[in-house]
Formats: sequence, structure tokens, C-alpha cells
Amino acid sequence: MSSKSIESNYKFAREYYAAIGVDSDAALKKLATIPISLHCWQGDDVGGFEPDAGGASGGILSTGNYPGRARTPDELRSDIDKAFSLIPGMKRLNLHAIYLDTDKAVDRNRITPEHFQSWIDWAKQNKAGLDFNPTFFGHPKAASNLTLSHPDAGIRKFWIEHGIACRKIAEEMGRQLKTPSIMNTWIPDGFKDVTIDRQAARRRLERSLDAMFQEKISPKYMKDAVESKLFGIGVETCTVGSNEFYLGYAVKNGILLTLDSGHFHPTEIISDKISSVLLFVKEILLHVSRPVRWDSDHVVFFDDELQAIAREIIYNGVDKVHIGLDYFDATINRIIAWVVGTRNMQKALLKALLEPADQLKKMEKEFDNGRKMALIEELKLFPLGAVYDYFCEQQGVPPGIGFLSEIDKYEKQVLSLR
Ligand code: RNT
Ligand code: ZN
Repeated sequence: MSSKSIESNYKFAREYYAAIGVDSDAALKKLATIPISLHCWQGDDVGGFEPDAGGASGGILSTGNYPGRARTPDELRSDIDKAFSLIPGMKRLNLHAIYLDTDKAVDRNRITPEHFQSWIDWAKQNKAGLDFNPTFFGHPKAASNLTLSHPDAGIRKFWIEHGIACRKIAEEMGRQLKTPSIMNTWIPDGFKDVTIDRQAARRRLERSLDAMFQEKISPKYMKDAVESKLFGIGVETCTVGSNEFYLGYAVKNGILLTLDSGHFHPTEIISDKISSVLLFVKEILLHVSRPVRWDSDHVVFFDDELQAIAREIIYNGVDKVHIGLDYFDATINRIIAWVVGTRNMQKALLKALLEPADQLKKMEKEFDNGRKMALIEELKLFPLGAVYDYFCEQQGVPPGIGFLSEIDKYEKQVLSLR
């Protein structure tokens, strides 16, 4: 579509929104300031770059073998560059500790900021913030699916040291990039079958976390978040870091709670949790994902739950909700996976920004629920796509599915040669 048509479509769309009292120019301005953190691990199926890479384990699983997986930090950066060039708006990159850039083997409790300097330099060039994650899986010391809650004090110590090393790396990322790095702690710890002493494991986890988080680090540089889970493959019966555990831990210790949309019962949704959790913790991190029957980490769709999540982000305050994505589909072109999922997140944010919030809130307060419903239903057919296309155009990114031809070229010239 020509720039001219995109502009005239936008003008037409702007009138639709203006008629219900919504300023679409203001919505686009706001959208351009909301960062979305892309998860690096979609690019290589959670493999990482340790010389003796362990890959995903501990209940997480990437399936498929679509050609073109990134095998080195340079390949991954090149793929992310391509994805970034096809996604409008503010972007961050979310790294895991296994994505260190080094030729020499270094165990996880010995990693330092230097191992991530090439990523920090890349982020500076791209004006992107970095987020970070310790990696508590894919390692011989995680083989029993217990890490910070392991009964063996030596194993716990190793993982505590890993967590401490990662906090220093996140701090350095935040210092150099002048934007705090959110460090998310997720551990796979759990039990496959009947579990007798659940509280002993949880007590051990609490103590390990206390040791790991002992050093105070300025929130100017990094912020800690903890991610709960319901179950994983191989750890179906008991997950040590459950929702109750981490909600309590985050509230008690004044840190962030991470809500992953795949980590609850199949009909339980995180959109309804955001407003409650934010009454008791100052900020939260989201891992936006799409569970299909289980925590399958499919590419994020523009579905009802994504739209509900986005509305909660906008209504509760974008400064309090950090948006991260978490999915890994190895059956499709990985750049398409990043681009489609991220753009969907953004479209959902835009849809929420284009709602007449004050009017809807007033209707709700006055029990005018029929009119509220009618308006919300009508909004579903409003020309959101024309507004998003215009946003892409403003940001110098291909509108519509224009990104596909770019990815086709890249696949031919780069990915298919790997
Ligand atoms: C696992 C968690 C966790 C991981 C990433 C790789 O179920 O969702 O966030 O997906 O850290
Ligand atoms: Zn997650």
C-alpha cells in the first residue's frame, strides 16, 4: 500500500475515534513510548552459547526444527536486528545468562559483566535497554530439577552464587545503558510425583532467595522479579516456586512479581491478576505467552486475553507494568515468530489506548452496563488496522504484512545458509 493511501486511511480512522471522543494522535504518541522486551531465546530455541550447552530443561520444551536457528551471538544479534527493523516503537532485549559471549568455558557461578559486554555494546548502538535472567536449567547441577531448593547445601550455594553473579551483570547493564535492567528469577524446581515435605523445599527456597537478594542494588540500575509456575513437564505434582510462594515473597521483600500467562490453570487468566497484585507490589513484570492446553509457549496471538492484558496495562499504568514476551516456537521462521508476537502485543496496547476510558469508567460506575457493552462491542469493528499501519509508517517500518517480504529475503540470503 502506498504512503498516500496509508495516510488517507488514517485520516478516515481518526474521524471514527474522534466521534467517540478519542484522540488517535495522542494514542500513537503514547504507544511510541511503551517498551516491549523481546526474549532472545525465541531465536535459538533456548539453546544458549555455553560451549557445552545444555539447552532447555526443567519442564520447558521447544519443539520443531525449522531451519536457520542462530548458533552464535553474532547470528542471534543479526536476527534480532532484522526483527527490530520490522517492529515499530520502543524495544528492549531480554537475555538469559546462557547467552554469554565468550570462547572460554566458564561455569555459571563465575560469569561476569565482561561476558555480556558485546550485548551491552549492541544495545547501546540500538538504543535498547537490556533485561536479564539467571539460567537455572540446562546444567548438570540442575539435573534433579532442584536448584535453589535442593536439599544439598553445596548445590544450593552454587545456584545462589549464580544468582548473585547475574544481579551484578544486570546492574552493569543498567548502569551502562542508563535504564534499569529487570532481572527475572525463574527456577524449574519441583517434584514429579507424590511430594511429602513441600514446606521444607519452600523454606529452603526462601532462604536461598534471601541470600541471593541480600545485597541491596540501586533500582536505578536493576530490579529483581520472581516468576511463579504451576507445573512443568517432569515436575507435574509440586512446583516449589508456586504463585502463593512468590506473591508472598515479592510482597514481603518489596520486589517485583512476574506473571507469565502460561503458568496458571488453563482457564485462569493473568489479566485479572494485574490490578490486585499492583495494590501490594509496586511494579510487575509480564511474560506474555500463549498456552495451548498447557504451558506450550506458542506465539502470542491478538486474542481476547491479550487484549484484556493490554487494557490492564494501560488502565493500571505503563510505568508499573514491564512488558516481556516469553514463547519459543521452533516449527516456524523464528523472525516471523518475534515480529508477529511483538506486533500483536503492540496492537493490543493500541486498541486499549483507543478506548474512551473515562466514558467507559463512568458508565460502569453508574451501572449503565448495557451501553458500556454496546460501545465495547462496536469498538471491535473500528479501523484499528489503519491506525497501526500509520504507526508503522511513522516509525519507518513496513505496514501490514510488508514485513514478510523482508523476512523472505533474509531467509534466502542468511538463514538458509546456516
Ligand atoms: C519457564 C518460564 C521462564 C522461561 C524463560 C526461558 O516456564 O516461563 O520464564 O520460559 O526464562
Ligand atoms: Zn516465563
